[in-house]
Amino acid sequence: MKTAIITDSTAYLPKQVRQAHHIHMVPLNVIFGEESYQEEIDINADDFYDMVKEDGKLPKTSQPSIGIMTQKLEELAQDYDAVISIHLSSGISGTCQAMMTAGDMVDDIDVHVFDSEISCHMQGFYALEASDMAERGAGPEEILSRLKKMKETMHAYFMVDDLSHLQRGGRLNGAQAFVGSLLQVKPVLHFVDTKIVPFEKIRTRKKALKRILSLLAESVEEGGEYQATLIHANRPAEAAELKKEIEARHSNVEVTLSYFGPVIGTHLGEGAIGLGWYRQS
Ligand code: MYR
Repeated sequence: MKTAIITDSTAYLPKQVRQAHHIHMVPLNVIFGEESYQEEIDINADDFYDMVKEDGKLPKTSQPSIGIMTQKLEELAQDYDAVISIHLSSGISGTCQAMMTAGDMVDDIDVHVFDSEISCHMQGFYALEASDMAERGAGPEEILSRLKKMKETMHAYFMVDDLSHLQRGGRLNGAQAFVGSLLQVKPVLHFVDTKIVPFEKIRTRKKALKRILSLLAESVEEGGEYQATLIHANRPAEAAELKKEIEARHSNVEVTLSYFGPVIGTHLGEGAIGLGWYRQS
């Protein structure tokens, strides 16, 4: 049984990483006015943040087209028996549903859609693990069971500079408590049951970042080895500093630096920072 791994662009796995691990990618789109760009193909994170500043226009996003998905599945059906397709949370995008529809439309390949219930490099962690297992000859059931196990220890918390992006895109749930004070708070956010909800209401960026680091500490001080990822929206220096701080404090945590690319950056805005982790062993 040969199993291929697909993820979507919001895992923000660099091309050379995808190639080294044989991970296939379907892109989501970011739309400026009449112009639609496939992220990680036509537009990268640096260009995106420049365009937002220069244009002053507010972009929109869309899930990959069914056509792109069926094309990818037909291509993979030539060489593989099955596909595990790992996507951003079904509570924030229709991508999982679209891949299920595409899977029904293509014969000769068995398509399993895995809802990461999260996004960004945490989704990438699932894709990397799945591809390593597939390379070693594991079949879909074994891989899916490992991904479900990983989910039990997967955590992510993040903060944004300006909540209005999330609110405008309709991706913020349970934030009634913030109405009227949207611009004054820097809440720590997280995912619950596939959706983004506030975790704690915090007033300053510094305190929100400190709180996120303390949540990591609570988790990793239980023991074990952890993979973590520090994700930023055009704040590379700040993210690198935080990575150093985590590594100095926790010898059992390996930290990867990652970024919020165009699609997720549209909904979080520049300046967002996230931290995700899971227990590896
Ligand atoms: C679409 O148009 O289908 C894509 C919608 C993407 C919504 C993104 C919402 C923000 C996700 C934040 C993830 C933070 C992880 C630390």
